[in-house]
Amino acid sequence: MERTLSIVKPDGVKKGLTGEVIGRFERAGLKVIGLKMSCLTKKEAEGFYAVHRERPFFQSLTSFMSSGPVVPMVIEGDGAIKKVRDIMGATNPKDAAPGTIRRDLAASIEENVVHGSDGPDTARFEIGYFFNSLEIKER
Ligand code: 3AN
Repeated sequence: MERTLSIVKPDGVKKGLTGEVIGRFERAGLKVIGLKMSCLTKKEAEGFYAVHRERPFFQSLTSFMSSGPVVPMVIEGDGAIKKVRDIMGATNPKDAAPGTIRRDLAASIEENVVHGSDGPDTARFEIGYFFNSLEIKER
């Protein structure tokens, strides 16, 4: 069993897509074992995306991620990291395959509705960034 962190980003929450995103994960057989709504400060968004510090889009990305409520969740399942990323689709909705969240629902490469950890180390860091052990339920 593998765990990963996904986030419905501020654009997804604003557009009322939280249920749609969770539903797509659940219909693929993945389990939500931790879930909350959260509002990141700019500093907290910068901490979360620290690996992207040097990228040209860092300021814009962290402003966007702190612009409204987000819905982080811990997802569990066989191969959960890759499954979640496959369901999300490519970073740029224009490159994302039909039927993926980003192709179907995202407006742009920045406002792309959903986040998913990109590997086991990132998943561990990102889950710990939002959830303590009491907030994650064994099922
Ligand atoms: P992914 O979310 O697909 O793993 P990353 O980790 O490369 O993509 O990028 C993190 C986030 O940064 C993306 N979800 C997107 O919101 C934003 N981002 C990535 N590339 C760009 C870009 N060229 N311009 C603006 N924002 C970007």
